[in-house]
Amino acid sequence: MERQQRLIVVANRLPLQRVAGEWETSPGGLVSALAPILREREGSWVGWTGIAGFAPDPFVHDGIEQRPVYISKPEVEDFYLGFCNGTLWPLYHDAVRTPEFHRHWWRPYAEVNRRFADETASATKPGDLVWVQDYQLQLVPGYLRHVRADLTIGFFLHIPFPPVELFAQLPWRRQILEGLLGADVVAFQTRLGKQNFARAAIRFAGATGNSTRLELGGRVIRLLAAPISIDTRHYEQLASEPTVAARADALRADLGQDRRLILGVDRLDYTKGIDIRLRAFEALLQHQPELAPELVFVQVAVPSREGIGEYAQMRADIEQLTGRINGAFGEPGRMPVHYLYRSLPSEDLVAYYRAADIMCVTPLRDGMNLVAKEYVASRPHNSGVLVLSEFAGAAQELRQALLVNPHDVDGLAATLHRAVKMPAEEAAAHMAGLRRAVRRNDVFAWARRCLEAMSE
Ligand code: ADQ
Repeated sequence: MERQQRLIVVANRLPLQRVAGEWETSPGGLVSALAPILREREGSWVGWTGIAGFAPDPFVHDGIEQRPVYISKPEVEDFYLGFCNGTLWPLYHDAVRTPEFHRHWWRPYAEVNRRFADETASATKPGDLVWVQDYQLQLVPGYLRHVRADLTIGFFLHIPFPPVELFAQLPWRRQILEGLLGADVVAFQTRLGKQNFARAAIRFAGATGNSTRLELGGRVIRLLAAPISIDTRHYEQLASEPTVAARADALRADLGQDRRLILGVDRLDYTKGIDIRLRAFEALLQHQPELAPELVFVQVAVPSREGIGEYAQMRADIEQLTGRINGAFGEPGRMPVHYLYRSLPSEDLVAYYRAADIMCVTPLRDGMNLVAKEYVASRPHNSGVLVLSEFAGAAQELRQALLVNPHDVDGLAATLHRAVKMPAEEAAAHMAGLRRAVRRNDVFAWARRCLEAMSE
């Protein structure tokens, strides 16, 4: 039998975090899907430790070789906070915030990408399969192809690829495209991402072909749409644990047994539409004040990219909005909005999912959105209503959600009202369909699909 290709995963972060001076495996679907494959294929993971200026020699953790890449403190500023999160992140999310273009951010982006490519080249043996992840590393496939023509290279973009009219603004658009086109397979969350990329590659990089197959310099580059997912079984099992059920019951009791619980869970990011969602809830209470005692909105926001001004502003706006709604509609001991600005252990998160009657996922643009899928997997009795932005990649699979335009405050308020009033049988029929969708495509199926496409 032919030996399987070794697999090298290249991602901005190693699948580890440093806790009290020791390495621990980071939680998350991507890591749980790839770890067994990497162990089986004697693979390595190339990435940053998350600590500026700290890159120990390669070491083995949990059966997987870890290859740290050095990133200095100024590079964290210019490469990570700057070009990745001040230029690419807003540009790729429909420019919902104005992207900043600075040459002094671009140069460190290129340099750090080259360092990742060099580390990857030394981690690989002839003929290995290299799988590069996400927008921080778009130049890696091109650099790597240049020095190691023997490798098979795949790339997966976790965020949207923007429409060509927006991508055209990027002063380094040709270099980014050439970087990505160094891969054999470039994969996206949705068909739209794939189409946008193909158009840009044809227009700005001289590629020929269509949205499934491009050619450049005598090479073929295949494009794939593969929606990422979650470890569905893990969420189903966790949601059914007696301790999690008890925690969910306690939350309901604390928040008011007789009230319907509307939940939002996001990284605190301006793409997630948290402010508009709160405004829609406010509009609902203004139109129908009699609902105020019956409803409670819990927003859980994980701190994120706090070093960037836009994020601090966003946080201040949300806190002000929360205060305004509670000031107008609250009663002592009965506030309509509860706002938690912190990360939660996964048992607590799933207890919230289990407790929530309505889940509100309303990003202005999102590559996929795993929270929507996690909620669905955490509904053991098929109850609950998912309100989902049509601009989340997840909306392509979760067709039985209540789909909304997240920019439309009144439309969103009306949809929230519909969710509150939805008869239990109708909600259960929708939820059963949603649960089938997240069972059909879990993160393991996603990884298999991508790896098969790269091995063809
Ligand atoms: P994110 O933008 O981070 O991911 P998302 O897909 O929703 O967005 O994943 C967030 C993760 O953080 C979820 O697994 C969720 O459980 C967790 N989380 C959120 N709030 C939390 C809290 N308070 N405490 C603990 N955990 C919390 C990017 C893209 C997405 C894409 C993913 C994967 O922007 O579109 O779905 O990558 O490809």
